[in-house]
Amino acid sequence: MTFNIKSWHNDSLEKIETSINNNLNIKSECTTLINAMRYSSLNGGKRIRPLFTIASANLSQAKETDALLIATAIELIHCFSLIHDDLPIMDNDSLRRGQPTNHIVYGDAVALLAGDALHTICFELLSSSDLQIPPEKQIKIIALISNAIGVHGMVCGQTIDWLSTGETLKLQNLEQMHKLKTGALIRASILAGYLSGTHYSHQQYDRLDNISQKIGLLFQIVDDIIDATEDSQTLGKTANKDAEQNKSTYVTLLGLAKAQEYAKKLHKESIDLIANEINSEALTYLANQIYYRNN
Ligand code: GRG
Repeated sequence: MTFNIKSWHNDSLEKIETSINNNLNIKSECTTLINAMRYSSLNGGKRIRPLFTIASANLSQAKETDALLIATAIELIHCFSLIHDDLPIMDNDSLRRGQPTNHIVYGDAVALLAGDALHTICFELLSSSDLQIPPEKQIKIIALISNAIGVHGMVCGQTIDWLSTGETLKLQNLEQMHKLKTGALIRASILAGYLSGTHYSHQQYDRLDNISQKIGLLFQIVDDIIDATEDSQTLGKTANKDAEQNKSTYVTLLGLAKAQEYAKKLHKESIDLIANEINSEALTYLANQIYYRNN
């Protein structure tokens, strides 16, 4: 039987949506809080991180339910970061995934709290007994993800981004910032999925680590390119925001043509490395999705 990648994509997307919906179907006194959490989590994201988790879980033959739970936790963290990123005190954006941002609908305070609550749900899911993997693996996955989003990852990257707005960064510093802000969670998405399976080797983990770092960087370069070349309707968020806010990007530092060349090189390197792995069609497909996307 041949692997149909389009069916895999649609099928996985449907499972991710259902899982997010079920896990946010929470009985609570705080109806407004739950509504705000659902508003920014069930609103049509590309779900690239959870798809990566499911794809890499295929490599180590993880149980589908385990991969899906980890994938859901990671997407909820991502949704949390988007709510906080859009707040007036951060990027101050009013459009996300083609709709008004969380604070526009619910106000700054509830948006902040909805983000906080999505953050904790991630760890409720990851530590739950529904995850049927050995406890030492479960702890490893929790450590990997906390490491990726905190002071060694996303929050640090966001802080550097914030503090350097208006300055021209050196390319090396820009790369480091994006490695932390965007790359770390993408890396964790790929590695956590792989860790959840039983057919695991340290060598393959290291190879995937290398691939995931290239993919994280590729994601960000393409993000900078489309921010400068696509309109707000296509992007589903405010276009040309980086230039307006006087932020250094791959496009402002290298120029559009060189940034495109860099993305092309990283894409090829990623695809070539993924091709060496067995059962990796879905990873190749997702690397292509990242490279060829326009939103
Ligand atoms: C989450 C611990 C934690 C802290 C918050 C605000 C913040 C600290 C970090 C911001 C990180 C951030 C928003 C990075 C940008 C990443 C990025 C390019 C997002 C867009 O991702 P896509 O294209 O979006 O996958 P969709 O809408 O498809 O999900």
